[in-house]
This record gives sequence, structure tokens and C-alpha cells, in this order.
Amino acid sequence: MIQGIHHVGIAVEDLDEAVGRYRRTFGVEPTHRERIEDQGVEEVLFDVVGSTIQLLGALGPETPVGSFLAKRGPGIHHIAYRVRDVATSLERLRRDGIRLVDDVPRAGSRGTTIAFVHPKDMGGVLVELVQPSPSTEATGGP
Ligand code: CMX
Ligand code: CO
Repeated sequence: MIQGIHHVGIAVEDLDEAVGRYRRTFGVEPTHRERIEDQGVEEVLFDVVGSTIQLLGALGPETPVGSFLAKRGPGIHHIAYRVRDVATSLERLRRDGIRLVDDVPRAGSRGTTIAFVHPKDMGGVLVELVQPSPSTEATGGP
């Protein structure tokens, strides 16, 4: 089912401060910034060789990342695996009795199709499944 690590999501208190730190520390430049209203986040992406780091700022306290920051503080929020087909993957997980956050695939940033799997059945790790948009699939990009 897993074709690679699409990205790692990292919850940050201050997006601009975190972007500056990544620039200075690793000499990398952000490749994308987007507000994703239905996820309650603003993301900044850094493409690193073969994968992507997704810095996540919360759009409010009552959002998944806002509540994560309040309870745990900044840190790794989720891991996103690349899959060929999110709907098929969800069907298989559901058959295996794995708790899902998203019962059906939804739209992610940059034309991706995504779904979240509940951390309670994933050893305490929030998992995102990502199907790249057809236009970036050829290049392997996110
Ligand atoms: N990683 C691991 N465990 C997590 C977690 C995370 N990111 N977020 C919550 N949990 C755990 C909590 O620690 C808690 O465990 P305990 O019961 O042992 O205390 C349990 O899950 C319930 O946590 P909660 O704070 O009550 O949070 P909710 O149940 O309200 O929400 C979740 C949890 C996973 C359903 C919610 O965060 C969600 O819907 N996530 C998917 C969407 C998302 O994260 N969007 C932002 C990223 C968008 C993107 O990547 O594009
Ligand atoms: Co993500």
C-alpha cells in the first residue's frame, strides 16, 4: 500500500519564525505556502530530496493542530504516506477494523487527495494517506 513517505507534518507555534529557522539551519527555501481552511491550518512546504517537510501553523485553538499544540506543544504532528489510490487504501483499512478519521477521501493542498487514519489504531501516530495529483505524479513531486 505504501509507496513512499510523501511528507512529515510538524506543528509549530509561529509559522514565520519556524520558516526562518529552517532557512537558516538547513539552507532550504520554502516551495509553497497555503491556508487550508477546512483543515484549520496554514502550511509551508520545504521540498527535501525525495520527500517534503510540511510546517503547520494553526488557524485557531479549536483546530486539530491548535489542540495538539495546546496539549503537547510543538513537534511532529503526522506522517503522510504516498499511496496509489486513497479510496482503495481506506477500504482495505476499514475491512481490517482500523479506525479512520476520514471515511472518504478529501481534497488536500496542491491538487492531492488525502485521508487521515486515527492515531489510536496506529500506535499513537496520526497517519495521512496522500494520492498525488495526476500532474505531479509523473515527476514524483508532492
Ligand atoms: N498524533 C498522535 N496522537 C494524537 C494526535 C496526533 N497528531 N492528535 C491527537 N492525538 C491523540 C491525543 O493524544 C488523544 O489521546 P489520549 O486519548 O490518549 O489523550 C487522542 O488522540 C484524542 O485527541 P484529542 O486531543 O481529543 O483530539 P481529537 O480527538 O479532537 O482529534 C484527531 C484527534 C486525530 C481526530 C484530529 O487531530 C484530526 O481530525 N486530525 C486529522 C486532520 C488534521 O490533523 N489536519 C491538520 C493537518 C492537515 C494537513 O496535513 O494537510
Ligand atoms: Co499533511
